[in-house]
Amino acid sequence: MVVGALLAAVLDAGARLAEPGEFTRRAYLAGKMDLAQAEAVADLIDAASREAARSAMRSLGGEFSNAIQALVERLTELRALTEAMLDFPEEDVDALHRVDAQRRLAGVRAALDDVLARSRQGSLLRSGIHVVLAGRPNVGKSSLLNRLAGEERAIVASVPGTTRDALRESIQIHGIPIVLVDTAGLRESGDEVELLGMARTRREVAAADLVLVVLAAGSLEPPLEPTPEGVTRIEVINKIDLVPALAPGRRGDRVFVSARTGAGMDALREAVLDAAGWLQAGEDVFLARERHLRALRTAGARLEAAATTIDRWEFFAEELRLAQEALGQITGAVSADDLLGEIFSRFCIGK
Ligand SMILES: Nc1nc2c(ncn2[C@@H]2O[C@H](COP(=O)(O)OP(=O)(O)O)[C@@H](O)[C@H]2O)c(=O)[nH]1
Ligand SMILES: [Mg+2]
Repeated sequence: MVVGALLAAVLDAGARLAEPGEFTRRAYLAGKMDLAQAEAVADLIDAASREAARSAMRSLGGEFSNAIQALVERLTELRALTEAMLDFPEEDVDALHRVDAQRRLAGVRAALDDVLARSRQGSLLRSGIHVVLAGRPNVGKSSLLNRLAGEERAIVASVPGTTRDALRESIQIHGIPIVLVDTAGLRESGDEVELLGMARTRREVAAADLVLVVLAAGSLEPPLEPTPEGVTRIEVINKIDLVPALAPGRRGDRVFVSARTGAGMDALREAVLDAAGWLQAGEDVFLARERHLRALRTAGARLEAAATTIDRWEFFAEELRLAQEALGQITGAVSADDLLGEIFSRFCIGK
């Protein structure tokens, strides 16, 4: 009440409430931070895991921006060389410069690939990995969810068709956020509610980053429906406690586990991270947004095109310019002046 009254008095006296993100926006407009850093402020606030928070802190400190800036600088140098050749074609610089340009371009491309790989890793930290448990009824999907979540979240029963609605559970594996989805088992029969649940299962599977196709050891009845094309999957053989000959662990793209005893669960966790593309690079990932990934991919495509135009310098220069422009979108900067300054500082054009 006191705080409310105070706020009302201050507003009456002419103050106004700050808009969302206003302070960060001002910092950006005042040149105190670039766009990627401003985004990192929001990412830090939204971080869903310790890893994500750490990565956001590093971006806020400028680590991501610096990596982009380093790429931009290398591109600027290469552009400066190329522009000089275009301006003075009569000077005998081409043979030497072709080799030099090729070498520099290869260097920039490798560096860009590295930033892209680290950004892709980081984007997993941002959005979380969508993992869907699918399979026939009674194979132990809900039991696996409870095991992975470390709590009794889903109802487990020996009656097939217990799970009727998709159940979502946010967990972490080694600090990586995972959204785990338990689904209604697919089978031929079932009442109306269960059929609706199965329709939901199909939608979840289609939208998954990774599907855990659960089978029960002993029966190994294949799943009723194949996973759709393009969806990454792991086969999880559950209930190995019922078949003494089966050891827990990972063999090929199959993981043998027992939700009842917990055997093989660590192997399953590792398999999930591997299949989702997590390389355990650990510290050095960038908490990239989709916008950043798109810009990096565009820059990569431009550099690839540049490599094929290395003898047609006008085209080469244009591809480099476009690549640089794409990177500039990440930090919110890139002006023609950068390039001019670079040219004049490196070449005694006026003599
Ligand atoms: N022996 C054994 N039984 C299990 C295991 N996992 C689940 N079950 C049992 O299998 C039945 C179905 O489990 P549930 O998780 O509901 O399967 P769902 O229908 O696929 O979700 C229950 O009676 C569980 O107790 C396991 O690893 N070993
Ligand atoms: Mg279930």
